[in-house]
Amino acid sequence: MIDTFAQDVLNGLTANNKYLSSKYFYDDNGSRIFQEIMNMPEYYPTNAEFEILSMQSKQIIEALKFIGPFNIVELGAGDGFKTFKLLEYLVSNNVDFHYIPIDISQEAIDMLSTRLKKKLPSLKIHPKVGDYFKILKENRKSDYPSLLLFLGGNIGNYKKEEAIDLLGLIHKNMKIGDKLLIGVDLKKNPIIIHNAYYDKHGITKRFNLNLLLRINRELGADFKIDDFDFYCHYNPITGDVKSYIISLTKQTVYIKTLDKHITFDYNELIWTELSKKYSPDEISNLAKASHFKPITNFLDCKHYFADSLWE
Ligand code: AVJ
Repeated sequence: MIDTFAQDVLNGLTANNKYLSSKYFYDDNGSRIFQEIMNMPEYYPTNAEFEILSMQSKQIIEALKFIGPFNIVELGAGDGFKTFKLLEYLVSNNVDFHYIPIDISQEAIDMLSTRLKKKLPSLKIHPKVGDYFKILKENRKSDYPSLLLFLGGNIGNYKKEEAIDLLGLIHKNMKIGDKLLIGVDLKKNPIIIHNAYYDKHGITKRFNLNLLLRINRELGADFKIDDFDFYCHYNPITGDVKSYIISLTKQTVYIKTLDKHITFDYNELIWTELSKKYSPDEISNLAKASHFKPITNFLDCKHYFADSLWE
């Protein structure tokens, strides 16, 4: 039996235009490299969203118009660094709420819970590991309204139709009165975006090439990393950042688990990631297309990033 990773790698590398999904970037090494990306000064989304949640927690909570206790359900809580500002605001104002962080990584959730219990001892936290939709379905039965958090701009990794499908699924698992706060990266001066993804330190390159190392390790392949490079390109009209791995020679790679030889032409590309940027109008359209009603956008002072509130 071959697992989904193996199957997806096979599909992607035998396609006419080769591709691999960015969701496979995040093995332990990849997650560490992503932390490095978030710490680069050029990678503005981290600071922008941190600023929004640091400066505008009060406005965000007021816009919910919740009366009485509520839940905050976070999809993909990760290390919870940004959410901390929101939680801190609520705890210090004695607001009655339960925090339900969800992640697929047990390790990430354990670290998050330990840190939060130390820093905010009175926080009511119910960490969950597993499938978002199963947990959302459970939460739908709660007597209290919920604020769902989908932060960090992960929605940018999805093409338009995929994003609408995913958001529609989230919508289906919410009840009337629930709200969604979703992080969306905004269109801006293309040079700023270019520098955030085509970084001069080569960290994003390492992040992409790590996917080949992962295939070597998990599927017994023999990719020679030095024979591949990285390229990415921002199209300010469509808002798409597209990332690619380039084969620097004509070469053949063997993948043992798949018992498959893959040939690469000189300069052949593997498409690895889409990081889509939106205008405020496009955010509203995305909300409506997935059955939400946009309420308001919370922006950082440079207008680089939006936390958009929908119901
Ligand atoms: C985690 C999907 C928000 O697209 O900006 C960072 C991942 N890729 N640099 C993004 C990423 C290259 C990131 N997201």
